[in-house]
Amino acid sequence: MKRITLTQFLIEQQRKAYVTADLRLLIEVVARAVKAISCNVAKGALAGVLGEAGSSNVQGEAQKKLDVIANEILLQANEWGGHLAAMASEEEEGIWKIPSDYPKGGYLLLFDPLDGSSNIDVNISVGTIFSVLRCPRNTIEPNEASFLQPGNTQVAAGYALYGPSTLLILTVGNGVHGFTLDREMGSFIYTHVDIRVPEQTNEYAINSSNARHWERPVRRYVDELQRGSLGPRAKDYNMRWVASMVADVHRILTRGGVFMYPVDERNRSQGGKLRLMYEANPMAMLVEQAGGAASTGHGRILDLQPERLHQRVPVMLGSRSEVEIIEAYHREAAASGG
Ligand code: AHM
Ligand code: MG
Repeated sequence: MKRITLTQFLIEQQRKAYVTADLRLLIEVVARAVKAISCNVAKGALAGVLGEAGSSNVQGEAQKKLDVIANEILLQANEWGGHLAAMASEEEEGIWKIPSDYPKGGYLLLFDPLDGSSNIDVNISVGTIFSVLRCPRNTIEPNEASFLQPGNTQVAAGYALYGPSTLLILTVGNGVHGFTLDREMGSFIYTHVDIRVPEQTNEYAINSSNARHWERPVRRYVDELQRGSLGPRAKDYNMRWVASMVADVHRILTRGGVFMYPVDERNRSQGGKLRLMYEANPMAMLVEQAGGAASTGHGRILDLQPERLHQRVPVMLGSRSEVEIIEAYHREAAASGG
């Protein structure tokens, strides 16, 4: 079988005008950083990368050693190539400016370097999530405001899943495509062509230990699924929760279903748990490009106007018809006063 590499795939996307030469290079550099992160994740205890870093990030979360390593790999790989105006990371409070000795380009890169980091020490899948925006025209020195663009302006989004194999899942606005890392060759090979979210599903993903904190529409929706063949859905469902959004979303892209991290009593003051700009937006673009839907429960995630770099949002994404039911339950709850 003819093997198509990520490089060849991207050159063909460039010929069809889905990516510019600069965006193609940017994605190649992200892919190179992902390979380096994958090596570190795979070595685990042998490389001494497990455990706490002894520091915390801007969100007040304890950083794992691999959070710090993955963040440094991405920042260093991307700062010198000349295609970026600035970067932003879950692990950095402010934006990351391109050092003055390197040329600047027209794109902004945002990432969660190591998502699902509570899984690192137990050897369960983790990932990297990234989003690419255009730097607003005539920007001389990008600042935080340059990044505050709705997700519907993303020019590319993707994630790497460090599982039994390392996968890179990518959209440049022309469907969703997946590449598997061939470790011997050191290249990503095109293995998942035009991924579509299956519409029929019997799976859902939510951290049920938070059930007592959920709002009424989420409780109603999950309760109906849990009543299975005896309830209004007249069918039995399975629940899956990896606690790594990348792994959970990848399962949804493969087998359908719905992923929810709702706003609840504990995270209400922060707006939710997951971050809009480098978790929810890129995943929403991927899911929509694969024919699914992504909502806060009240509307499309990609239409939100961000107010802060590290803003959090409720996230409900996956098979379109399921997301529509969840939105309908939110509308009905709002109409009846909560
Ligand atoms: P992180 O970016 O700090 O790793 O947090 C995000 C992760 C998601 O990957 C996952 O869906 C969620 O947090 C799990 O949360 P919980 O531990 O509350 O189930
Ligand atoms: Mg994360």
